[in-house]
Amino acid sequence: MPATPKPPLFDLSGRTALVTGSSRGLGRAIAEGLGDAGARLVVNGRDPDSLAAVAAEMREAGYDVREASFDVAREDAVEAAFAAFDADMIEIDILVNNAGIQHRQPMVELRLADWQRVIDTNLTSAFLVGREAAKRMIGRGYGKVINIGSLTSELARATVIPYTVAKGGIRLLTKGMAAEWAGAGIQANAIGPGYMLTDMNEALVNDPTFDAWVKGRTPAGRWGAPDELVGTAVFLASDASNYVNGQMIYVDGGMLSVL
Ligand code: GCO
Repeated sequence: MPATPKPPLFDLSGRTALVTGSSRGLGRAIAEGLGDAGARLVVNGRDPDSLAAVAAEMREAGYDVREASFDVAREDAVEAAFAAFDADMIEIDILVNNAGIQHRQPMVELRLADWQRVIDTNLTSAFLVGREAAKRMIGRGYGKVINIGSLTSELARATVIPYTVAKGGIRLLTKGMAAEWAGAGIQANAIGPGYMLTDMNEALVNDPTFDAWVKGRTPAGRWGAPDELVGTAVFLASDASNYVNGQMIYVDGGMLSVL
C-alpha cells in the first residue's frame, strides 16, 4: 500500500448521478448500482406519482435520492429541469441516458407518430439531456455521460426498426459527444445491453419460441439480469474510465460475438 493511497478507483462518493427512465428496469438497477458506489442519485420518470414511490423505496433502502419528474423527449421540460437543478445548486456529474420505449410492428404498418415517438424518446432525449448536462459539465471540466444502447445499435431485428434506428443513433451520438466534449474533461461512452429480463421484454420472455431463440443465440445460454449492467456503469461513471471515450461496451452474454 503506497504511503499516500489514491482514492478508490471506482468510488463515486461526492458525485451526483442523473439516470433518466430510472423508475424501473435497467434504469433503476443502474441508479441503485451507482448509489451503492457512493453517488447521490437523481431519479427520473414521466409519471410523478410512480417516481415518487420508487424514490421513497430507494430512500428507505438508504440511498441519497431526489426525484426529477420530466419528459426527457420535450426540450422545454428538459431545460426547465436543469434550471431547477441550477436553482437548487445540484450539479450533475454523471448522466445516464437510459430512458427508452419499445414499439414492435412491421415497418409497412407503422404510423409516423409511432416512429417519431420512439425516435424522440430513445434518441432525441439523449441529445436534449446530454446537451443541458454538458453545458454545465464543460464549465466544471468534468463529467461522465453514459448512453444506453442495445444489440440493435449494431444489428437490426425485424419489427423493431424505429428502436433499432434510435439505438444505432445512440452509438454514433456517443462518438459525437466524445468528439466535441472529451477536450473539456468529459468522457462519453455507451453500454449495449443484450436481451435482459425487464418488463419491456416481458412478452418476449413469455414467448417460448423467442425465449428459446435468445438462449440458443447467446453463448451464455440465458437472458441477462438488469443488475449485470452495474459493473460496467460504475466503471464508466468512475475515475477508472478517465481515458475511455466514445466506446460502446456490450453486456450481452456474448450474443454479438458469435454467428
Ligand atoms: C426486442 C427487444 C430488444 C432488447 C434489447 C436488445 O424487441 O428485440 O426489446 O430491443 O430489449 O434492445 O439489446
